Amino acid sequence: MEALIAVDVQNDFCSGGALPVPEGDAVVEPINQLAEQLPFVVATRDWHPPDHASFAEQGGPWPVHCVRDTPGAELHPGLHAGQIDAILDAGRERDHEGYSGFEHTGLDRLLREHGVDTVHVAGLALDYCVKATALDARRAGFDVVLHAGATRAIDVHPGDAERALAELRRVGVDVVD
Ligand code: VGL
Ligand code: ZN
Repeated sequence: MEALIAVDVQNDFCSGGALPVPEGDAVVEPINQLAEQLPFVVATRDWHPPDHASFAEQGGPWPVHCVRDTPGAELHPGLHAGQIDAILDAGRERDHEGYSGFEHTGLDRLLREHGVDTVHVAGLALDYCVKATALDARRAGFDVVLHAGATRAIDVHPGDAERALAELRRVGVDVVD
């Protein structure tokens, strides 16, 4: 049984958002196509309290983004909502970064309940939440396929995207276009 995890395809990570990932919107159509082909689709959302520790005003590295229940935290309107079977929210606790979709979300349990053994991962951002989610999926024992063409990176430090892909390959993730 295979599943797609569409990571954090949210307004704030796309053009016009609070923490736009370069070309972030470009993941929407490839993800819709993957969702059409896969029997179980989970979308994760970055879902922070207004005083999340990752925000610059709290001493963290990021501008305020994906504050729970705000338009910036909504899934990109271009995603085909009818194809999404479950939405899980991460980063909900003030003092936890919560990059991984597996962290305090019940994702592992949800996948097992559905008999999933292979997870396909795509979304935003490759060098943060997509990487952390794919690594945790491997740690949890899933076979993992990373769809690089359906991701985009923030690339704060040039080369972060390439380093993320190398790290994923090293732990046995199947990186495909
Ligand atoms: C993410 C930075 C901060 C992500 C979330 O979804 O990759 N990146 N919060
Ligand atoms: Zn965040």
